[in-house]
Amino acid sequence: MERTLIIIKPDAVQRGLSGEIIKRFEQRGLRIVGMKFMSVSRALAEKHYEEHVGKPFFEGLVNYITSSPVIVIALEGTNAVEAARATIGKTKPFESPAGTIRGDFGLEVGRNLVHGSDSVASGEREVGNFFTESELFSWKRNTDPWIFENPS
Ligand code: ABT
Ligand code: MG
Repeated sequence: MERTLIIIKPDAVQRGLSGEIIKRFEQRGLRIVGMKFMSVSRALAEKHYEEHVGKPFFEGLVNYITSSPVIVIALEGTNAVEAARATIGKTKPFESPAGTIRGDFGLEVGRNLVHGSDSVASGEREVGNFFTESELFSWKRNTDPWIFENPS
């Protein structure tokens, strides 16, 4: 099933919003297959944001994500990537509609609370960057048939 990487970023953890954010993905129906509390090293941050190397905001991006611990979550579900991005909101929090995480809790691009992979390929790559195979779980929930028409 499709996978996406979620990062509850330093600002969200510091503001005590971790539970609220996890709740929104859970209630959407996405299945947690990996989750951990960690510090992001500069090397890992640079790898995660490699598409932005050389851009003017790159240094600030790496400083932000490495500034304080984060919670990383691997989520699984049908259309997990797009569903999670819709739950998160737009890149610019001030343009995000109310009801999205960024629209309800954020204002600025550089304090956007949460990351979600932007394509199926990115989801695979990013989950692999943050989790080892033994940290990811293949499991089924008793509720899966009530959320997925074809659970797997
Ligand atoms: P991330 O989940 O952090 O990847 O955010 P999102 O996918 O919504 O936004 P993208 B386009 O991937 O940007 C990554 C981070 O870079 C910051 N940024 C981006 C700027 O500050 N200025 C810009 O012009 C652009 C394009 C915002 C994103 N996040 N943070 N933090
Ligand atoms: Mg992005």
